[in-house]
Amino acid sequence: MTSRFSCAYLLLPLFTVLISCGGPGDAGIQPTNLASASDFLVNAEERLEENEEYESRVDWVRANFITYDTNWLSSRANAQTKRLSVELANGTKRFLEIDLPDDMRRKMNKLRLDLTLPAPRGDNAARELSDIESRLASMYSTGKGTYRGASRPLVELEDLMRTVRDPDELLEMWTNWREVSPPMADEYTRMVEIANEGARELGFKDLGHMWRSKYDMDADEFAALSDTLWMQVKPLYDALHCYVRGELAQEYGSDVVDPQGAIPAHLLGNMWAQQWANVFPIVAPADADPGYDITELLVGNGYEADQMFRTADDFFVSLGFEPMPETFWERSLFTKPEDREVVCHASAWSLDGEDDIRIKMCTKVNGDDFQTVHHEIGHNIYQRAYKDQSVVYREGANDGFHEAVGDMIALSITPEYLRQIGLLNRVPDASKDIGLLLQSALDKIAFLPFGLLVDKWRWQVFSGELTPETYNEGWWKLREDYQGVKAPVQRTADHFDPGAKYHVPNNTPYMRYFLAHILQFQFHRTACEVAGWDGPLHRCSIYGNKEVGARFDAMLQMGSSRPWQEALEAFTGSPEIDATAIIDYYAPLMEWLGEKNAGQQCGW
Ligand code: X8Z
Ligand code: ZN
Repeated sequence: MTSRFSCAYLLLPLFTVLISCGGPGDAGIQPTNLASASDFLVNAEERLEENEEYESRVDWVRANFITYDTNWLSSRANAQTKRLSVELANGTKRFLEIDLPDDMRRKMNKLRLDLTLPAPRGDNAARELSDIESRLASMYSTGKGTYRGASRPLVELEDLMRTVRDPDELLEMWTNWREVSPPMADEYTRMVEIANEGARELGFKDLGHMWRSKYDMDADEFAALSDTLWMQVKPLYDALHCYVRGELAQEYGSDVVDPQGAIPAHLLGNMWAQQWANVFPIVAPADADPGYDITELLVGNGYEADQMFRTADDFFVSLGFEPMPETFWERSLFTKPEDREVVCHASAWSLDGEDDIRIKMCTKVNGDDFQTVHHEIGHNIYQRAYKDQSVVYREGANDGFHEAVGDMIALSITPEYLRQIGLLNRVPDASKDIGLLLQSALDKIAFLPFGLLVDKWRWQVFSGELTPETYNEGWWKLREDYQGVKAPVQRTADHFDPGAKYHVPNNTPYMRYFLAHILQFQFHRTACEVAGWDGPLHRCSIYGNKEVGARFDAMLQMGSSRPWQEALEAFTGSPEIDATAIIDYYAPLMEWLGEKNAGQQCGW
C-alpha cells in the first residue's frame, strides 16, 4: 500500500510553521535539526501506515478464525509491528532536546507513547512478548465455563447470568468461568517483566507510568485527576450500593447478602459485577417501573442482530453522518458462528484507515447488547471521522473519548425515541422517571468504581507493589475497597481472577471506560443544550438533530491532533473534564435514594 501522504504535502506546512513564527521561542530551531526531525517523521508515518493495514488484516482473520496457524501468523505480524514501533519510539529520543514546532513535538510524543506493551530492543524480546500476548488472548477467547454441569462459551454464560436468579447456579457459572485464568498467571508475570523493561528503555519508571503519560498532562496529575473524578461521583455510587444491597438482602436473605457488608459478586446480573441493570426487576420500585424492557421490545418486534446494527446506524445517519458503507454489512461478523472459535468480545475495526470499517461481535438480542451495538458503531464513526489525519493522530482525543461516542448516542435511547422508531407504543409519564433513572444508574453509576480499579490493579502490578503471590489478593482488595463487592467463595493466590476479564489477558487499558462514563454525560449535556432541550437530561434525545451532529463531527475529525482538552472545548466550550453532568443527570435519583436509605447503615 502506498502512503496517502507525500513528502511535499507534509513538509510544506512544517516549514511554513518555521518561517511564520519567528518569535524568541523559535530561535533554537536549527534548520538541519528540523529537516532531520521532519525526515524522521515522514518516514515513520509511511512505515506505520504500510504496516498497520497488513497487521489489521492478519489480526482480523485470526479474531474470526482462531487456530494454531492464525495465532502463529498474528503473533508474527504483531512482533513485526512491535519492532517497528520500538525502533520509532527509541528513535524519537535523539530529538528530545531539540526545539521543535508544536505539531512535530506532538508527533514525536505520540510515537514514543504508541505501544501498549513495548518490548526492549534486541532480537528476541518483541517475538517473545508477542507470543505471550497471543497465547493469553487465545486462552481467554477459547475458554469455557459450565452451567448445570454442561460446558458453555462465555457469551452463553453472560446471557444466562442476566436472568438466572438461583444463587447456586450463579455461583457455578461464576467460579467455573474463573478456571480459565490460573493457567495465564505465569505468562502474565513474564509479560509484565518484558514490557516493564521496554517502558524503562523509553524513559518511563514502569509500564503504568507510561500508560498514565498518554493524557496530555503529567502522569501523576492524571492519576490525581482520576481520583478527583471518583470522589465527585462516589456519594452517588455509595447511595446506589446501599439501596441495591438492601433489596438483594431481601431477595436472597441476610445469610446470602450481609446487609452491612460487601455484595457477593455473583448476584449482580453480570459476570464481573460491573454493570447491574439486569437486577432491575429485583430492585425496581413498584410505583416507578417504566413498564417496558428493552430486551422484550426487541424480541417482541422480531429484531435480530442485523436490525440492531441498522437501528444504531440510522441514529448516526439522522445526525448527518454517512451511513456505514456496503462493505461494513458484507464483512462484519454480527453473530457467533457455530463451526469455529472466534473472539466474541465486541470490537470495531478500521482495516485500511479509510472506509473498510467493520464490527465483530457475538450479538444477542437483548438490552445489554443493544447498548453495545451503539457503542461499537460509535467507534467506527470516530475512525471514519479522523481518517484524513496523519496515521499517528488516527485515534481518539484520548482513549476515553473513543469509548464515549457510541455511549453518548445511546443516552438518547429514551422512551420517546423508542416510540418514534416504532418499538414502544406509549411513553411512560413523569411518575416513572425514578424507575428510568434507576435502571440507567444500575449500569452507568455501578460501573464507575470497576472502571477505575482495573487499571489501579495494573498500575500496582507494573510498579511491583503487587507481586505474583499477591496479584489475586490485591485484586480483591480493590474490588472490595472501591466497589464494595466481594468474592462469593474463598479465593487464593493460585487463582488469577483478573485474567477472567477480557481486558487483562488482552492488555486493553481500562481507565478509558472510567473516563468515558464521565465524558459521555458531558457530551450529552452539551448536545442537549445545542438541541435547545430544556427538560430533564434523561428524557433528552438528540435523534435527528443535524446541528448537534455537525458539531460533534467537528470534534471527532480532530482525532488526537490536538490535546484532548482542546477537543473537549471545541464541543462543550470547556477544556475541563468534570463529573457535574453525570451528577446533574442523576440528581432526582440521588434525592430518592437518600430517602430510601434513610436510617440504613450504608457502607461496607
Ligand atoms: O469492552 C468494552 C466494549 C469494547 S471497547 C464492548 N466495554 C467494556 C467492557 O465490556 O468491560 C464497554 C463497556 C466496558
Ligand atoms: Zn469500546
